[in-house]
Amino acid sequence: MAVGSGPPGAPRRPRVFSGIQPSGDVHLGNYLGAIKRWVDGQRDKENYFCVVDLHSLTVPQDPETLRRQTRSLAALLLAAGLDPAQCTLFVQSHVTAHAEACWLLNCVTPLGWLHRMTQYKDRAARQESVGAGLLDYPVLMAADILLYDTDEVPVGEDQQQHVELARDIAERWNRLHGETFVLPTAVIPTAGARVMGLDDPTAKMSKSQAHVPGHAIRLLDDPDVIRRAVSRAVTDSGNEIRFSDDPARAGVTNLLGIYQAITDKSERSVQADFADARGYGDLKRRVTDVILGVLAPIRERHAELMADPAELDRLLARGAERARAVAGPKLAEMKQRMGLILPA
Ligand code: ATP
Ligand code: LTN
Repeated sequence: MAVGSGPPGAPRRPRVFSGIQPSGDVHLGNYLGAIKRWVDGQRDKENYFCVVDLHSLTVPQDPETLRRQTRSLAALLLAAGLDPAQCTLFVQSHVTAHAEACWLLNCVTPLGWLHRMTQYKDRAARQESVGAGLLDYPVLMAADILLYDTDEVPVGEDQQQHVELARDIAERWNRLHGETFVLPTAVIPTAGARVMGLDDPTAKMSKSQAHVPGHAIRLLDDPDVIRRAVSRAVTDSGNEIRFSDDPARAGVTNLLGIYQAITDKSERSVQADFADARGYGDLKRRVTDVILGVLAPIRERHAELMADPAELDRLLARGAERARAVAGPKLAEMKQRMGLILPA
């Protein structure tokens, strides 16, 4: 049976779409907030997962590095457990419908909606010169999502506003040009939605800061580097090991949140696990153990996949072909509704 199509006559399975940028090093926040959810939820749904290389171009990239990281990220997603028999994994720029649909959606998106995006405001404030691509970023993301009649978009909390914008754009288009798009919903995990930096538990763990020693745990980091980063994680001067809303105790809460997201336990049972722990040193050792337990096999499998780049490229080519089969007809419908003539 082809991926995506259920048995004849069966009700349509929920469609899932999500993306991740190949810029920067993938970290534990990306894994717990997004990738692990994609892997855990891939059965029983129709899944599209995309390495969004076009989104990465919104900030300057070194071409060679971007090419290397695009393949490495695809391998990492497979190593983390995405199964090509259950999902379509592809590179965004291989399916040209995304960039074309973005243009058509641009023409129905009010500029004010884009200026309101908090990620844009944060980034624009930090940069001297701001490219049009940075402002347009969420419209390309809306194109990604809407081309696949997506029902669910599993992302970390930071992307919720962008998914809501995609929904607003879809509603506006449907009103202007007739029912074309399914309205998507963001699916945010309860644990791991916002993993914070180990060096500053009040700021989210971020790819763009992943190179800063002690900030992030990168999925491909050496076990020793990970041990050191966790052992130096910022905590507080107390010794109580429990979840707390107190910003002064954010470091301990973050470590517990990481433990909880990896083990899939409730807050109460996480706290019970630490009832016999002696101080933060013990907490950090046990959190390190669960992190290494989940990352070691991923690292190993990633190395195997990277050893055969031709096979990886073949797999991505198959993914792009399957994605085109869905995105192509949707783009044609968009063009037709807007009054473009299709080539004979
Ligand atoms: P940057 O922080 O530099 O913008 P990023 O780390 O957010 O990059 P993306 O490729 O933009 O990386 O995100 C991929 C996925 O990981 C998204 O679904 C995003 O919501 C999720 N994610 C990113 N950071 C975190 C985090 N700290 N905690 C939980 N989820 C996260
Ligand atoms: N903007 C997202 C990546 C992304 C995405 C998407 C996520 C691009 N297109 C479509 C979900 C659905 C990010 O930076 N995390």
